[in-house]
Amino acid sequence: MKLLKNASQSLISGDAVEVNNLIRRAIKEDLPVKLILDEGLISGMTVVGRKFKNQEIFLPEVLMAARAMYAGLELLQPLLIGENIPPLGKVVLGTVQGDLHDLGKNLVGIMLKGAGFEVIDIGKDAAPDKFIEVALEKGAAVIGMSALLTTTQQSMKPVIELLKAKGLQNKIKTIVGGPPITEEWAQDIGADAYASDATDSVDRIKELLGIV
Ligand code: B1M
Repeated sequence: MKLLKNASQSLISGDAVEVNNLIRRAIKEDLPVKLILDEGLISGMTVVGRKFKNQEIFLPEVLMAARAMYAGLELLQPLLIGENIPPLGKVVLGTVQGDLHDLGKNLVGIMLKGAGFEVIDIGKDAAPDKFIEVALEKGAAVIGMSALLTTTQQSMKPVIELLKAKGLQNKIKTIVGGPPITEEWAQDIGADAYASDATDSVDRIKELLGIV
C-alpha cells in the first residue's frame, strides 16, 4: 500500500512531521491499525536497524527515525488501546538496567493495555530492585523486562535472582523479550515466559495468569 510505504520511507528518513501526516491519513482512510503499525512504522524501523548495522547510517539518523516512529505511534496508541475493558491484572514493565531503548517496551505496554491489563511502566535503564519494589507496592502479578543489547540482556538475571532470594517467584511471574532474547535464554535465567513480540506478550501473560 503506497500510503504506508511512504510513511515507512519517511520514518527511515527521520521525517517526523511527514510520518505524523501520513499516519493521520491512513487512520482517516480506515486502514486496519495493525496494518498501519506493521507496514507504516515497524517495517521502516527494521530497515533503519539493518542500515545501522551495516554502517550505512549512524546514531543521529537512528535517533531521528525513533522520533519519527513516536510521531506515528502516538496517533495509533488510542486506537490500539480499547476502552472500558475491566483490568485483567497488573504488569510492571521496564527496559532493563543499562539499556536506553524503549520503543519496543512501549509497544508491548500499548498492546497489554489494549488487552485489558493495567501497565505500570517504570521506564528504561531500570535497576533490578526497582522492578521488584514497584511490583510489591502495586500488587503486580507479572514483571515484564525488555532488553535490546546483548550486553544488557544480562541485567535480566539479577531481577529473577532477587525475586527468588525474596521467595517471590511463585507470587510474581516474569516475562522477557527483545531482539537478543530467545526461549532458551528465558529458560536459562529462570524466567517464566518469553515473548517474541508485543502481540505474543499478551498471549504469554494470559497463559501465565491462567486467563483464557
Ligand atoms: Co540501538 N541498537 N543502540 N538505538 N537500536 C540496536 C538494538 C542494534 C541491534 C542496532 C544494530 O547494530 N543493528 C544494536 C544492538 C547490538 C547488540 O547488542 N546485539 C544497537 C546498538 C549497538 C546501540 C548503541 C550501543 C549504539 C552506540 O551507542 N554505539 C546504543 C545503546 C544505548 C543504550 O541502550 N545504552 C544504541 C542507541 C539507540 C538509540 C538511542 C539511538 C535508539 C533508541 C531510541 C529509543 O528506543 N527511544 C536506537 C534504536 C532505535 C535501535 C534500532 C535501530 C531499533 C530498535 C527499535 O526501537 N525497534 C535497533 C536495531 C533493530 O532492532 N532493528 C538498535 C522497534 C521496536 C518496536 O522493536 O525493540 O525489537 P523492538 O521490540 C519488539 C520485540 O523485540 C518485542 O516486542 C516489540 C514489538 O513487537 N519486545 C518484547 C521488546 N521488548 C519486549 C518485552 C517483552 C516482550 C516482547 O516482554 C516484557
